[in-house]
Amino acid sequence: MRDYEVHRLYQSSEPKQMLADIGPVIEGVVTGGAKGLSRDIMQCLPALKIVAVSGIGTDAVDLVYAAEHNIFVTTTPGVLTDDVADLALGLLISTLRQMSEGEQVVRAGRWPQTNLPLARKVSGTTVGIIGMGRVGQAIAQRVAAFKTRILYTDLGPVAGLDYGFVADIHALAQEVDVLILAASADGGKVIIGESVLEALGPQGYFINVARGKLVDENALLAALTERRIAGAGLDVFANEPHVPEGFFTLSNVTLSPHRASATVQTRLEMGNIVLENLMACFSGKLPPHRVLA
Ligand code: 8YV
Repeated sequence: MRDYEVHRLYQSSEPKQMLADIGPVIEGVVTGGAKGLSRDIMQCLPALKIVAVSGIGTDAVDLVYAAEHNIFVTTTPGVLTDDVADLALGLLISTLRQMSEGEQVVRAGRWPQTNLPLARKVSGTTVGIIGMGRVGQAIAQRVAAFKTRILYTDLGPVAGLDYGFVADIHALAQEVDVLILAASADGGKVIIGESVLEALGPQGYFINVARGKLVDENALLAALTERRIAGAGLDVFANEPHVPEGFFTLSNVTLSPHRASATVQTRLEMGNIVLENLMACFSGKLPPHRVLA
């Protein structure tokens, strides 16, 4: 890059050595939402001024350390909302309509021999959204076109929305056919565990475009395997890029490798916002999309 000397830690075969060699002169870090920046790495970067996240999640950045050391943390809000909501819809339709399974049948030349079970109708379902921020609302707008009933939960009712607010996540799971997770993971704790899956029940589907760490993945895998829930569409996992192998053989899941914002158009917009934030920081201004004061 013209304006910066760039070191690519993710490409290094000796990341520890690289940090020891160049850590003291690094002033800015660009990272993804899922990868973030740990305290361990930040401690090797005494000159760090800014962590520019190319994404909206800051759950993997040590915000406490950043605040203590006056390090800006910035994100790329707004520009990926549509993509994430689009993918949530894609996962929903793919999972309920068994599109992955259908594709495998065609690709393997098994069409005439295979009787796929009938799928689940999407239109007319009741959809529950966990997290009614930008992404949750964009998902709601899209699923509304499918003549669905939309319910949601969040810290409280969101002003100006007509969808039904359900304070208790178990009550929400019990009421809906499809539960979509679109919540921030900044709180860090698991919100989809055994009891929520139980409430969702054998006719219920789970879609996750938020973070894998919000889900008890073992409980989810068990519920899917034992058909205690009907299916799941997952773009995110607890320990990416590692996905528990148990998921691979399940026909009732759609798996996606954290691609919700991975379009050329959106990644370009995200990149531009990252550059805007860096440029502000290094010209002595406040980065426009900072999450810490
Ligand atoms: C990106 C994300 O895939 O925005 C986020 O927090 O997790 C995703 O949009 C990630 O930031 C990689 O750049």
